[in-house]
Amino acid sequence: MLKQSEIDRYYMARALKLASRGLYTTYPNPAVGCIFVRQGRIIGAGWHHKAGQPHAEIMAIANAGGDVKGATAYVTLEPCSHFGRTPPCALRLVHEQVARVVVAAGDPNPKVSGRGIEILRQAGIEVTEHVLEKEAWFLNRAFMKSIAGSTPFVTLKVAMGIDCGTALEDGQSKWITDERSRHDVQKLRAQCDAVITSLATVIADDPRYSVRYDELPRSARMKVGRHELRQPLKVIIDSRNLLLSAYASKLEELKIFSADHALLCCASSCDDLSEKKLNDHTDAVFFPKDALDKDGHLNLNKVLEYLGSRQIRHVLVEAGPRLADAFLKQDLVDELLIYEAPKFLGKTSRRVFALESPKILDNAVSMEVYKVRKLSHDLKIHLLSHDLASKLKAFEERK
Ligand code: AOF
Ligand code: ZN
Repeated sequence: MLKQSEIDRYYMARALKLASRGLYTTYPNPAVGCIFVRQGRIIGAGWHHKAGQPHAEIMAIANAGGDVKGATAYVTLEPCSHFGRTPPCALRLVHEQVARVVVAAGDPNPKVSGRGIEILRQAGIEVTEHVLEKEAWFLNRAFMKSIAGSTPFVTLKVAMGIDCGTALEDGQSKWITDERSRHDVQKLRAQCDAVITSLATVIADDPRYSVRYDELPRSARMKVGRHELRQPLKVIIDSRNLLLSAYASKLEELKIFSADHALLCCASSCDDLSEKKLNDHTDAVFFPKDALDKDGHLNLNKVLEYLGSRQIRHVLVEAGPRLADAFLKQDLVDELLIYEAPKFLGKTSRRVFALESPKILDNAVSMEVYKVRKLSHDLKIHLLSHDLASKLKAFEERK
């Protein structure tokens, strides 16, 4: 005989699988799944597809033919309590007379934040919380961080050989990692709202940083249609405003400016932030002088706050060592993904990072290992900031 807690984890794992189907399409909403179980049988299942469309609970009620009376609802996120684009799910669950609701993670949206659970309990519905909370929180980590704060979740991604070279001396870097790794990056980009890079990388490599449907792994193509794919906003850090002066002609030539929306982050000598439309898909934002450090570099936290104000939830940093180092040094990286190929690029190769060495080891920038996986020939090393790792540990300890 299985214990109730094991049964709860089983159905929640299935609800989480359903939730993940929305990962490419629900922005700015989280990806949520819901399953109704009555007398040991799944009677309805659903997931949130797109903002403005019904939430997971409502999809699952419809899938159950409208009758979920007396059932247990497994929901990966606390049911909402507010009128947003759609009415509150918590009230609907009460109205449908469900017997019990099992919730994985709370919804940190200030409009919800515990009120969904409260509505259910006040109506006499039994609520069990924190079932697979860590997994549910991690699935929506970008939503979870950004809805409750002012900055997006930051993923830094790098590709390197086994001796930490990221390009040969002359800049050759195509390709260090194999196709499987590059397709994995496509999947990551397809889930992000913005890619941040530096002017130096854009000039040196002329990257597109776009998502190509045909290069997505099959697992991703099963969850998103060709025409549903979102292209991340391309954010270019140009603290010296070179793309508006010396390199102005490049705005027409560089691939990154050719089709998708791009945002140039520039500096101004004024006290206020200003914005300017450069053409129908490229904008520039001029950060005030207090957003520059003593060397004239843009304060990256200010850039993140600005992106947060534009409802960007998840940014992917794809850049050379200088920008990558700056994000690391300023403690702005939530997770670091390293794609490591089993190749030696040699001692004259360009380093993937070039941080100053600390005087003592205790002061070294450090992170925690989350997962290490072998993709075809390469390793995918997934590291987390200490903050994020301890948050996850706290979820584990609550179990
Ligand atoms: C749920 N179930 O499946 C999702 C929820 O504008 P709306 O009406 O779509 O509401 C968006 C907010 O609802 C979102 O910010 C988050 O707090 C919550 N998402 N809630 O009960 C769902 N996707
Ligand atoms: Zn809802």
